[in-house]
Amino acid sequence: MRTLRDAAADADVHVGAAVDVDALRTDTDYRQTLAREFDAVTAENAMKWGPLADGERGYDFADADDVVEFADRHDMYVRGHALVWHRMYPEWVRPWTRSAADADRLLRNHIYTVAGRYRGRVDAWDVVNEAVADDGGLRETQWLDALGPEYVDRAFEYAADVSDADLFYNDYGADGLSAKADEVYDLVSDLVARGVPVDGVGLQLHVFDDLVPPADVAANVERLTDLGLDVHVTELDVGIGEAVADREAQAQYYHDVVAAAVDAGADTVVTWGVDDGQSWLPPLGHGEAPLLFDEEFARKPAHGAVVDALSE
Ligand code: 9MR
Repeated sequence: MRTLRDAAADADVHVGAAVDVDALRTDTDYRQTLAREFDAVTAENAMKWGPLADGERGYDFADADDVVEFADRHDMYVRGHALVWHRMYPEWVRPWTRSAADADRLLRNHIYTVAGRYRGRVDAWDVVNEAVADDGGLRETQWLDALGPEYVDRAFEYAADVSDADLFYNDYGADGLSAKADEVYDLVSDLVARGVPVDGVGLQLHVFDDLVPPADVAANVERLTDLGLDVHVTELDVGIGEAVADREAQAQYYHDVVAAAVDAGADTVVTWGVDDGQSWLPPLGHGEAPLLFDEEFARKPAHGAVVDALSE
């Protein structure tokens, strides 16, 4: 059976997985599967501000470094995730009562420190993550409060100062054609029109309640690439339950959505984890067994389906 990695190389795309650092350190099967099957990684949590700073003012890059070093050793593309988000902050950042100047300094220092450290080693950064509210407009966040909508521009500008990575806006619920996808499209169109240094859009594609029609994903990818932006599928998983009934239906959906996204121009597809034993979805009741490998790291039907989608 071909690996995902072989199929991705032939299709000239990257296929990646979000990496859990504990599993990377302790589980040989996990490491072997990751290196054999994938040619890209995202740190699932290790590059977020909270885990990086862990309650302290200083940074501890040990976990993030391990992910980047593993990727170097196995010749993998690295997606950095995420510089600016409304979740996962170190305690000292709270309570959030900052002047604009102070917030701006904090934003700049963080981006300079983290994106600067990985210059040349992180290939793409999720610079701003989930800034659009589910009911439209920009989400009410600490950054919006302190700096206004301009914080988005600043984040991309600071990242461009210190990084040569491709700079992405990343969001969920904006994968196909929806009101939120339109909001994201409008946001990035406006950034492009004003010359803010955004290079791409990440479509997360967490699928566990409504199935996002693959044709809608293709249409969305096309309109984003028409803006001159790169598109990555950044956090793909498909929970068995409400969205798909069993492993065969799951495989079919993986096939159809990956084929649609890649045919429309997405050039990187990352699943949000390696194996079903390490996924954020089941503990939250959002469906079961959402990934391409089972808990024993055996290939599931969805694995073959993605290989096929990339081989066609
Ligand atoms: O999978 C991540 C989980 O382990 C963390 O506890 C959580 C913290 O908020 O973040 C999860 O990853 C999220 C990602 O960073 C952004 N998009 C949604 C992902 C799933 O919640």
